[in-house]
Order: sequence, then structure tokens, then C-alpha cells
Amino acid sequence: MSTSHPLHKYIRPSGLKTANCPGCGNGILAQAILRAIDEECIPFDDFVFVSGIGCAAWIPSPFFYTDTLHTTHGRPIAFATGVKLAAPNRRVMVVSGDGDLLAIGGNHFIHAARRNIDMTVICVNNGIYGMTGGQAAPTTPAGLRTETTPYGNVENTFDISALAIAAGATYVARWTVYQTLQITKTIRKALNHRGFSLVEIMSQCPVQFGRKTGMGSTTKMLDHFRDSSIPVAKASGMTAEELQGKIVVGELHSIEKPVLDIELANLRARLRKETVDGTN
Ligand SMILES: Cc1ncc(C[n+]2csc(CCOP(=O)(O)OP(=O)(O)O)c2C)c(N)n1
Ligand code: SF4
Ligand SMILES: [Mg+2]
Repeated sequence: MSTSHPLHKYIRPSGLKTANCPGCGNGILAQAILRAIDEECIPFDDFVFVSGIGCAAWIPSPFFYTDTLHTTHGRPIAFATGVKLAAPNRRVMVVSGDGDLLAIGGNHFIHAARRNIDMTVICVNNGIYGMTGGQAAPTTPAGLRTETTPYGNVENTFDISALAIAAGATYVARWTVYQTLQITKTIRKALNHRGFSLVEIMSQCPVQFGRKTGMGSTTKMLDHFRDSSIPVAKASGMTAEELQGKIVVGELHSIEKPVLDIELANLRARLRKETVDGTN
């Protein structure tokens, strides 16, 4: 009897060890992503995974045994856009961190959402720049002491999912790594959605965020996710004050809108026809 893990077939046989720390939420998420693809029975070779720079960017690259693009900091969505437009039949999934996608990469993020480019973006929101030593990110909670906010963070934070909806994303959901099964279900839905999907995953970084909040251990951070999560249906009946410090989880937005690669293909077909007809 084989004892190998059922998802092992998706891991590149490189012998490389993960860059992520023990207790990091990234391992839980990696497994949830692979399980969603496995359950959907989508050939792994259909995918191109794109990531930027940061701990979360090590989730697909180089470990997922298909095409993986490990790009420059803040630019995974720009690379993913190029891949999707050059090869519309490939499934493009971006997996990267809150800093990578929303700080240096913020402009690419909002414009890809606005253009409804067909890609699944998984944003790992750990509230900090993990890989570079715990600097404040646009998601770092107010008051938190970090490497760059030694007296406490005085900035306002982005609500990543709300930003994506406002920018034009057509599928948006949020979970924490505590809700592993729901993450898998949601990624399956996102994979079946044609257009720009954002799945925001609140994840624990025990090493940087945990140390600085004093929350410390992985289990304490997971307990926090469990105790702070409010399903979106329940949240709709709560006041802003009641929602203070809570994490609204579930499917937040799902609509249909024209998708960029389809619109471009239609445009090309129309221009070709007009050229043949002599009307262009
Ligand atoms: C142009 C550029 N600026 C800054 C950096 C340094 N840098 C690398 S990763 C990173 C932040 C990563 O944070 P996040 O995307 O939240 O990933 P995490 O490590 O938390 O998963 C920064 C500032 C860089 N590599 N390139
Ligand atoms: S520094 Fe934090 S986010 Fe990065 S791998 Fe370690 S625990 Fe995970
Ligand atoms: Mg981060």
C-alpha cells in the first residue's frame, strides 16, 4: 500500500526544503489550494502559478510541479496579465502576500480588477512584511509595534476585499486559515469563475506578527481567527461598532462582467472580418 500523501503528485521532485517557518499559515493554504484543484480534476499542466517576493510567494514557487513564475516584488499581477493575454487557454493563479500585492503592487492589483482579467488571485494577509523581518504593511493593525513602527502603527489599513470590489473584481471572498475546508470550497468556486477573482486569506505569521503582538504561538493566532470570524450573513445585521476587530468571512461578492481576454478575442475577430469585408 502506498503511503504517499494524496497531494504529493503536485509537488516538484526537487528535494528543496520549504522556505516557510514551522507553524506558518502558508502550509495550510498550500494544501487547501492543491486540494481545490484536485477536487476539480483540472489537469495541473493547465496552470501557470505566478508569485512575487515574500514568504507567501514561496507557496507555489518552485514547489508546484507545473509552470511557476517567481517574479519581482509587486509585479506578479503584471506578469500574470501577460501570461493570460498571450496564452488565454492557461489557467492563471497568483499567490502572494499582502505587501507584495497591495503595497508595492497596489496599482497592478486595482487595474487588473478593473479590467476583469481572468485570473485567480490568492492574497495571503498576515498583516505584515514577514520575509523581510516584520515591517508594517498597509494591512498592519493600528497600534501594532513593528520594525518600522516602534511606537505603534498610526496608519489606517486597507480592507483588501473591499478594495477589490470597489476596483471592479467580479468574485471576492475572505477566509482565515482556520477555515481550511471553506478555503478549498471557495477556491473551487473561484476556479469556475471567469474573470478577476480575489480570495483573501488571513494567515498567521507567528515569527514576525506573532512575536510583535505578543500573540506568539501559532495556536493562539489560530484561536484568534476562530474567535474573531463572523460569517458574512451574520455580519450584515451587525453595526460597525459590533464588527470592530472582527473578521468577516465568506463569499463577499460574485457578479458577471465582460472579461478582458474574451473582449480582445471578439475585437480581433471583428477587425479581421471588417478587413475581409473591406469595411475597415
Ligand atoms: C523593489 C523591492 N523593494 C523591496 C523589496 C524587499 N521586500 C521583499 S519581500 C517584501 C515584503 C513582503 O511582504 P508580503 O508581500 O506581505 O509577504 P510575506 O513575507 O508577509 O508573506 C519586501 C519589502 C524587494 N525585494 N524589492
Ligand atoms: S516569517 Fe512569518 S510569514 Fe514568513 S514563513 Fe515565517 S511565519 Fe510564515
Ligand atoms: Mg505579509
